[in-house]
Amino acid sequence: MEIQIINGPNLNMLGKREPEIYGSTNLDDMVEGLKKSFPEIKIDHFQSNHEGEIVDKIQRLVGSNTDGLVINAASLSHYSYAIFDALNMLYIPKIEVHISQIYQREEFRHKSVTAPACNGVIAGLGIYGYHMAVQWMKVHCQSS
Ligand code: CA2
Repeated sequence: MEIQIINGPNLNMLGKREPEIYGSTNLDDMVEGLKKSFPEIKIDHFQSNHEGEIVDKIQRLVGSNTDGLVINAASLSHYSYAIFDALNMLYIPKIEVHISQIYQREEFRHKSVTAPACNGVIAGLGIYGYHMAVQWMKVHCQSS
């Protein structure tokens, strides 16, 4: 089983700034933790600060061997119709993750335009949200 993780703008700063919001684990350690928790799953990670690169990455997943996508498009979640359109072209299970509790934060974060293109959304559980998303993929992809 192959799962793609995509992280959007500024998430390369995880663990380096604003630990009170995003925690103190950096992105590499978060991905390593996921791989350790799910040794049976091939986990690929892609992070970009650029909308078009994320669209390109999602397009490359179409027709690939990837079984599921876990995406945190970061701030792009709130306004990127380009990512929404790309996600809609990809017919595999997709989960949107937000590390922070976006509904307790500024109003512009309360709306995700990309979420409707995903099977589900996990928000506010810190980096554990990625683990929950992969766990769901594991159960969902095996039973479908
Ligand atoms: O809670 C999330 O995961 C977000 O997707 C993170 C985005 C934010 O714009 C969304 O509203 C919610 C921001 C990512 C910035 O990541 C940082 C991580 C550490 C330090 C500074 C920024």
